[in-house]
Amino acid sequence: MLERSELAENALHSLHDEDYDLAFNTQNLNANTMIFTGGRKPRSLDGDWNFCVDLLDTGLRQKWFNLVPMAPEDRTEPWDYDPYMGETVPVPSNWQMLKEKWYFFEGSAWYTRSVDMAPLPANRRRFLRVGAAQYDCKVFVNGKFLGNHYGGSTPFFVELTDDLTPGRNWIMFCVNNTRTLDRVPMRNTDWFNYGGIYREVAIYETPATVIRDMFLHLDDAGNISAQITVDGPADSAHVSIPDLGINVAMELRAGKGSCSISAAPDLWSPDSPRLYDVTVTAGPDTVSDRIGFRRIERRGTEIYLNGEKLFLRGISVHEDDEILGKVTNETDLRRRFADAAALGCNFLRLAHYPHHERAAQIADELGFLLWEEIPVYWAIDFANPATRRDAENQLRELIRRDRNRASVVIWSIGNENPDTDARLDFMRGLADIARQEDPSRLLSAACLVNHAKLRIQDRLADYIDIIGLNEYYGWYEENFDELALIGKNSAPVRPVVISETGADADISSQGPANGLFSENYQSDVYRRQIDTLQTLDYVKGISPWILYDFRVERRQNIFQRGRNLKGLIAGDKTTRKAAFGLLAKHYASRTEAENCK
Ligand code: GCB
Repeated sequence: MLERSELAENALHSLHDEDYDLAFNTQNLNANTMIFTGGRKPRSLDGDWNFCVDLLDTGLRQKWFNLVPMAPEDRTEPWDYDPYMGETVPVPSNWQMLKEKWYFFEGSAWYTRSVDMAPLPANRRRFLRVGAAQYDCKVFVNGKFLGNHYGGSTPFFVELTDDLTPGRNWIMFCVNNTRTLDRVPMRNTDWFNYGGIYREVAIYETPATVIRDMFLHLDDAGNISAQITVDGPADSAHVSIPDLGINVAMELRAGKGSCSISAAPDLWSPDSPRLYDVTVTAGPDTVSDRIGFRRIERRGTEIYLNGEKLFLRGISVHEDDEILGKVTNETDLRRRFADAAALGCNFLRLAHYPHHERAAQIADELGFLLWEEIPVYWAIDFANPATRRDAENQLRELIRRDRNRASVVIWSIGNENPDTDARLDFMRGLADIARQEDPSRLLSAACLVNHAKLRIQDRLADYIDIIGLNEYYGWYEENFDELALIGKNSAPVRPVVISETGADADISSQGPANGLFSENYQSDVYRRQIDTLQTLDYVKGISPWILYDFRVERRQNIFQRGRNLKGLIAGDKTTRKAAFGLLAKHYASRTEAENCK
């Protein structure tokens, strides 16, 4: 008989071990391990990775990451999986989009690839960045567990300085998209539970001193406030903005520095999306970005951009594609903004989770205002400290990723959550964190209406700047008069943005001509919504639901067939429904009226 290894012994014991994953749920890859990547050169690890789905978590139980690459004929025991050969999938991708048999797969999946490295020069470091992995990702390098990240839509980093060796290395990810009670979102959503590594993966090499974070914004006094975080020896950091003649030094204490720079930049706005090249240097490390400066404020029920009253002509959008799933690319993103422009929008709600970071970079360049959001959606285990820690981390990661984007004017911390004490406490915590991380933006959340008393009533409204309101009069709620009544009965002291409204329309050959799910009906709902909302003077924006039809498990009637059909454009992202034209007309007349003022 062949002599069995320790791994084989472990494989036997692990059959009965239900705590097999505890050691790996460390969540040690989080907002604190991020580095700033602007201006750095990535070495892409996109492309084919070995792949296998693992419903029973056999890989974690048996420790597949400890298997040493070996030809099958040399092995002394049967392996249940060989991470080093076999089927491959492209990264980025969602496994649901690759094979029909994986369409509803929920569980763990393994990604493995080799990477050949040159020796690392002295005083250099290496970091791995994963753009997004849905939802829980465990990272192994050359058999060693390096960390775990929770949260399906924010990037995470793991330092590899001491773990990559010259020559061939193996990187493995175990990615799990199981919906559980403690996650954010929890088990029930109205979007598809895509799984996998669906944004870019790359290695960055840096000096020993690394700029982890930089944040520049216009402060209340009109100065540029700069905040830098450095990891490694450096006494000072330098900020340079050549087009403003700025080149200033700031002292670093315990790796942190901040300064206020007097400046008069051309202000960024949708009409004039001016961006400045910014470079930050600390010791041997340099990063850069293109940053716009602008001021967004709330006074009473008004929103002001650079001191001027603002109405948000918006549309909501998911990250979803018939073919690619949740993977996006430059063409897809640019088409999205082109469609929003054709609609006459100055604003997009990026629902219901952080979208790809390119979205905000393109919005900066094209001049769109954005609402960005974390998936604190519907039921969440608000009383669970682990859930709270996860949500707080997702919020910090989103803010740190995008807080240099002038286009982002609103952080949204939740969507349609029940007004309980636990939720209020949880959300207040999130609001505090958002303000701590970023004093230069407004906070919102999609709040609730009291349907008995017919008025906007949500205790969370006191802790945010803009009351987001999702209302479906004409669709889930039949009586339009009630919307007008809610309008009359409510006297919010903050601006209200109608963060959702709409109706499904099936424009395929199977779609009905009239009534629910018809294009006519959807148009009717839009007509009546527009008429009613126009009369509410505290409504300072709308972002109807939604730009494109999108995939979702819970919609299975004969028209929807696994899709939410509230798009103004069909799932092909090309065919416009009649309501698109209606909303475009409304936005055009609003813009004209504003221009005549
Ligand atoms: C909502 C949710 C959104 C859904 C939408 C709908 O209120 O916020 O995620 O997709 O309604 O279509 O029902």
